[in-house]
Order: sequence, then C-alpha cells, then structure tokens
Amino acid sequence: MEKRFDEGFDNILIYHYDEEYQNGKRLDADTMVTDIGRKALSLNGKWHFCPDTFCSVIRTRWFDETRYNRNGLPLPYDYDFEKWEEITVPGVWNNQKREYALYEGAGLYFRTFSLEDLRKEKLIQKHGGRLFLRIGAANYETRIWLNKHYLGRHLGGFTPFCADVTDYLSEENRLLIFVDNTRRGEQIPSVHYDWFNYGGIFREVELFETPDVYIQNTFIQLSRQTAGKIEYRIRVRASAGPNKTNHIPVQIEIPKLGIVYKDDCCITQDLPADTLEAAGTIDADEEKIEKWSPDNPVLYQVIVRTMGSHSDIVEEEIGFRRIETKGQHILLNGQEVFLKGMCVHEESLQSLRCVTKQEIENMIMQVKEMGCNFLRLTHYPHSEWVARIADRLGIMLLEEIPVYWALEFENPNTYRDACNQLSELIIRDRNRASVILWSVGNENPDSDERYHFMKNLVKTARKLDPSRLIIASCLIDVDQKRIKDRLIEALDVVGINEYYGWYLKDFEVLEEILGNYHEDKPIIITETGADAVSGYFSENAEIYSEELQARIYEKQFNTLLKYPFIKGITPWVLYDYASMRRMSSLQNGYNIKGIIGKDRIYKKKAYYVVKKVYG
Ligand code: GCB
Repeated sequence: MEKRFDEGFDNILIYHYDEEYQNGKRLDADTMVTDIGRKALSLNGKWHFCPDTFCSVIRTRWFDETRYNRNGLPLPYDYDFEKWEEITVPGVWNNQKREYALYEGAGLYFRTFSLEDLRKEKLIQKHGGRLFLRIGAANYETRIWLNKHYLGRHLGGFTPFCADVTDYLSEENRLLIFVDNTRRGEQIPSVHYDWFNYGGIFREVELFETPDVYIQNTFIQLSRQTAGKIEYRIRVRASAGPNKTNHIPVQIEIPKLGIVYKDDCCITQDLPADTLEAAGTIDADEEKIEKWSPDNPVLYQVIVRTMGSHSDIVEEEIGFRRIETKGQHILLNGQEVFLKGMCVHEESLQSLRCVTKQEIENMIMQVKEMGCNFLRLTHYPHSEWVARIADRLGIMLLEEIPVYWALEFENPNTYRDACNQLSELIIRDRNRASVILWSVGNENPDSDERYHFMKNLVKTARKLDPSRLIIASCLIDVDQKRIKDRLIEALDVVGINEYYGWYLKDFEVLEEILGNYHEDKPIIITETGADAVSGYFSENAEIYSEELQARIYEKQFNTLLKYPFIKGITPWVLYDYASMRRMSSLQNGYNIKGIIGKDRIYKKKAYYVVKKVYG
C-alpha cells in the first residue's frame, strides 16, 4: 500500500484507527484526585475551538503537529490550533455560535499555558510533586493530549476526571482536548432521553499540585450503623518510585470537636497498585456534635494530612448528620422526616447546562422559600457546586446517574461505564451532608440483565458509601395495578414515577396501586406532574392550561398524602427545560411540566399549590 504522506499520516487507511485511544489509558474513578481545599490554577477562559466531526485529530494525527518532513521540507496540514475561533470554557458550545446550536458531534479544544503561570501561583514544588489536570465535566467522551503525549480517555458527560500531567510538562505547554457528544447505544444515557444533549467542556478546568505521596480521596461521615462513631476512609497514592512505601501515617483533625486522630494508610489486597488506605471509626461524643439539618446546616472544619516531610493536606467543611430508614419511615438525626421536594434539571436560559454558582444559590433560595427541604437532581450528576452550596444553605439532595430508560444492560462496557460514573459521583460528593440519597436509575425496563446490572450498581454504591440511602425510580405494573420491580429488594427507599391525571387519566387506579403496596420500605413519589403553557389560562381547565396543571397537583397531593408509607414527593419539574422530543407548537422544544417557566422567574398556578402544601 502506497503511503500518501512522507510521515505518519497514514491512519486514514486503517479502519480501526483509534484502537490505541479506545483501549489505552482510562481516566476514571481510579485516577480521580480530590481538589477540594487545594490551590489551583484555573484554565477557565478562552480556548481555541473547531468541530472535529471526523475525529481527524487521530485519523490524520493532528495531535502530532508534524509540519515538516525529515528533510525539513514543509508538509501540508489541515488544522490551525492557534488561529481557530475562541470559545469560552466552561460553557456548552450550543450557545456560543449559531451554527453550533443543535450540533451533536466532536470538537477540539486547544490552549497553551506556561510553567511561569504555575510558578507565579506557587504551584510548582522544589522537591518534585505531581501536577494534575482536572476537568469538572465534558460531554460525553474526552481524549486529552499534552505536548503531543496522549494522557487518556474519559467516558461520561457529567462527572469530573483528572490526568496526571507531571511527566509531560515543558516550559510552554500545548493542551489539546477532544470532546464528543455523539449519542451512542452503549452509552449512559443511551440514544433516547427527555433532555437536551448539550456539548462541550461545561464545568471548570484547573491544574493543581500535590506532593509525590498524595491524598487521593477521603470519606468522613457520621456512621449510619453505630452511634457515637465517625466513619473514615483515607486513600493515599504513592506513585513516584523513590517514595514507594507500604505504610503512610495520616491524621484527621476536627478542631471544633477537639478530635486529633492518627492512623496508618496501608496496602491491602483489593486496592489498585500504589494505593494505600486507612479505614475505621473515630469515637465522637454525639452530644457535642451539632447535627446538620436543612434548618441548621452546621459545618465543621475537617483537616486530613499525611505525616512526613512533604505532607499533603486536604481541608474541607463537613456536616455531620444521620440518615436512615426504619420500616416505612425515613429518619434524619433520629427524627421522622417528610421530604418536600421538586425534581430539577440543570439548565438556565442564560447558561444552558453550565449553570453559575449564583444561579444555583438562587435556585436553592427559591425552593426553600417555597417550603421545600429536598431536591431531586435529575437525571445525571449536577455541578459539584450544588451539593457544596446546599451544604451551606441547608437543603437535602438526591443525586442520580443517567441510567435512564432503555440501555444496553447486557453490554459489559455499558456496565463498566455506569459503574464508573456512579463511583465518580459518589467519591466526588460523599462528604456532603446535603446528599442523603443516591439514585441508581430511572424507569428502566424490566429484564434479567437490567436486574443484575442495577443490583450491582447498588452494591457498588454501598461499598463506596455505607452512610447513605439508595433509591431508584421503579416500575409499576399498570395491568396488575401494583408496584412490581425485583430491584426493590436491593433498595432502601422505593422511588415511583406516576402521571395520573396527565398521561393516565384514570385517577382511581393510583389509589388501587398504592393500596396494593405492602413492602416494609418507604416510598418517595419521585415524579408526578403535567404540562402547562406559561400564561395560558382557561376557566374550564383545558389541556395545557395552568389551571389543569394546578388541578392535577391538588388531586395528586390530596391522594398521596393519605398514604403513610409515602415519605416524600418530588413533582416533575421545577423549571421548564429543553428537550428535543417535545416538538408540538405549544412546547417548541421544551418540556413544559415546570411549575416555574424556563426563565426561572414566571410562576405558574401549580407553584402556589406546592407552596401551600409545603410552606
Ligand atoms: C418521566 C421521565 C422524565 C420525563 C417525564 C415527562 O417519567 O422520568 O425524565 O421527562 O416523565 O415529562 O414525561
């Protein structure tokens, strides 16, 4: 076969051109390093950008930047990183140029940074140390090159990931990031879902430094099982050769509780290479601990450090509270609690999926003012800032992964991806007191494959975090008029989505279904609702009117609140949000089940029904 170019450019003749990039280095929960409380250099701002629909970055090896042949003669090239237009990171590409509004495909981001920038921020240590690149989220598949070196691939559109860049740094650095939001059958979510598939790097990008031996992640929460104990797990990585060791002393300090606790991180069999862990419980006088709750969101400063000459320190604010179930009850700090919630998608008109901290804070204040103590963050991990702000402002959260509707449950790669997204979410947020429930999925069709898939996700969640409750939005058998889902046995709380009054008109059936519920577990109605066009009023409560939506809400609350095992309600949905499967002339590309309009301001009549019940 004749070569078309002098060197290297022959990937166009290879069908499986990207095998090395598919199966090579994975950026996943195992390579994720906590950035909380660490000093970082932000790489937010303007990046150069170009759509790369054909994945030319690999096909024709753009990442190599080969401009001359061996004899110094100029070669033709098809890219111009520095001259490409600029785009803002973090941000979805859909609102940054008219042509990208509906774009689904790949794009290539490029920017430079210099060691001088890092020195100015005192981010380079004299005694070595590691430097990590962290991306808060990029949808869906990401591949990264630094100075022509491939750093790895991440899957999943909503969770953070890190790449260790230390060994590839030079004085001036060229960073190239490929992001592809093409919907594919094997992904999580798969090809069909009821929200908009925004593309791009839409959460923060930063560089942060650690010592060679560094704290990878921590878990510090009040034990759910045993009173008077704070449970901890500290994971340390010691990857750099000369520092290889099989035991590293660590210290956990909670100054306000007078706790200074020492332990050793050790190598154990089931840990990845170069990983050491300390796990156990600390005795704590619970009388002395002011418990976190929505009404009293108290946080304690917690400092974790490795001991030794170049010690690593991770400092964060943690709330201590206990969430548990007892029969059909949910208890927060030993007291029965009813979860007065709303579902919400992560989207605003101004920022689309890249919501700002201010927008998050406004949202939480808005729902608290409505009387809510709980939010269901659907159907994928929202920004890490939601839980951080919720910790501070006091609202409980359900966090979820996009195991949504039909998936390739039989595909081991799909399971691996789901399990990784769940792990990244849990490791990211398991120290946040506001998060009380992990949801492993929503409305998934019953099959043996799905049952095993989701049961294993539950197992993973429990392993990573024994302190929280697990839920999924389960299935109703409409013909048999009962809640029927094998997964229930594995869950702490049963989630039910039902749209009686809207999709299903026969409201009495709802009463029959609830009357047939006999499990000794609490139920949260994780969805119920109806469409309404903002400002469409109708005395006869015509379909799509605000009056009909409000009536359905009233009827739902009147029914649901009669059943003592229903321990929470999160109607669908707080704000109208974009969805490509909502194309009637009244919807115009929006799911209009919001009780507040897409502007996050306009309140439909149903809003006042919720406020009356919750307030
Ligand atoms: C559901 C889904 C949710 C949809 C909603 C609707 O059951 O879980 O994602 O958007 O119904 O509006 O129909």
